[in-house]
Amino acid sequence: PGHGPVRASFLDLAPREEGFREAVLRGLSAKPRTLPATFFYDAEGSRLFDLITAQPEYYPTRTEIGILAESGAEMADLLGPGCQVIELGSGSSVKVRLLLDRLEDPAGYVGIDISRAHLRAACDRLAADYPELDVLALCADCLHPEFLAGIAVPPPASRLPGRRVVFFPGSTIGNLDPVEALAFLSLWGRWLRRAGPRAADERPGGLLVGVDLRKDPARLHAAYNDAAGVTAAFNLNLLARINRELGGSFDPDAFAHRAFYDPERGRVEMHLVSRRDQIVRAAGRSFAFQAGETIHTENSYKYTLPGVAALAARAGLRTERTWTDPDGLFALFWLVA
Ligand code: AVJ
Repeated sequence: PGHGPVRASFLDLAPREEGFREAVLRGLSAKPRTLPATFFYDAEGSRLFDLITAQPEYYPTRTEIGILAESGAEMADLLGPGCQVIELGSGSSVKVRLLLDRLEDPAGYVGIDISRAHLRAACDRLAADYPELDVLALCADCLHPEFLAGIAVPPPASRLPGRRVVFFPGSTIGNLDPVEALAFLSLWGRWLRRAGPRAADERPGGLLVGVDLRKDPARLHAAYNDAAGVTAAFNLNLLARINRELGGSFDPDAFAHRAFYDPERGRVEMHLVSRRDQIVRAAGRSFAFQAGETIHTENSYKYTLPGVAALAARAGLRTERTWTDPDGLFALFWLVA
């Protein structure tokens, strides 16, 4: 009562533009050419992704929200009072409200996202709506190898008491290949154990991870090829970002969005296909594309329930509970360190 506007505190660890420049030069010089999916999320990319989640074919977001609404109270009982929630890839921090509203006296919230402005606005809104909650916005690439190596693992988690819950929704873990996913879960498991219980009765921390499940390939195909073309715009925006930030000369009309499910690898791949032979400049270099050549822009791995439990076990995490929607499209796992 009486204090000024409540704002989230802010910590900026995100790789600066040179991170983007070097990733683009490295990725476009590789064969096959590739670009890291984290670079989708400039302001326009974040706006387009939010629009994707509203498309009828893109079931993951609304399905995960349904699970949180349906089972959030049970999750809150399991997690216990006074938790500190650390959300990876926090975006607009809408989903986490379903959890915060059900948790008993959550101690704090750290939102971690690569999209700086989007992150700060979302965390300021959260701080205003939850004045009792200590809110920190941390701009970082939670999938970046450095972050994975634990160099940039956030100090703030040691700031507050309470059981740590690393909330990693959206199946963003699917952007990692199986080796990276194992490293990621192992890192966070070690961090949770190292951060350790500070009070005698404090239970070990864990990860609440959202994972998209394997299903009818037609359903998966549609989710990445929505009729309205928003996913295509999201994919192509990466070229527009290179033009904006790295002086690129990409003609977005000269590349086509392509997304398909590879059942062998259990992943949806997104590519940008060169429609013709062309030479493009980016970051001071020239890149020659042949017609039909692609830039691989994203993988979205899909898992089975036992597949996640096996991956978690190899990462030293115990699968204490799993929640799925009635159609078995998506699942949330509570993995205890
Ligand atoms: C935010 C990475 C989970 O892989 O489904 C949506 C991103 N890409 N449509 C996903 C995405 C194309 C999304 N993740």
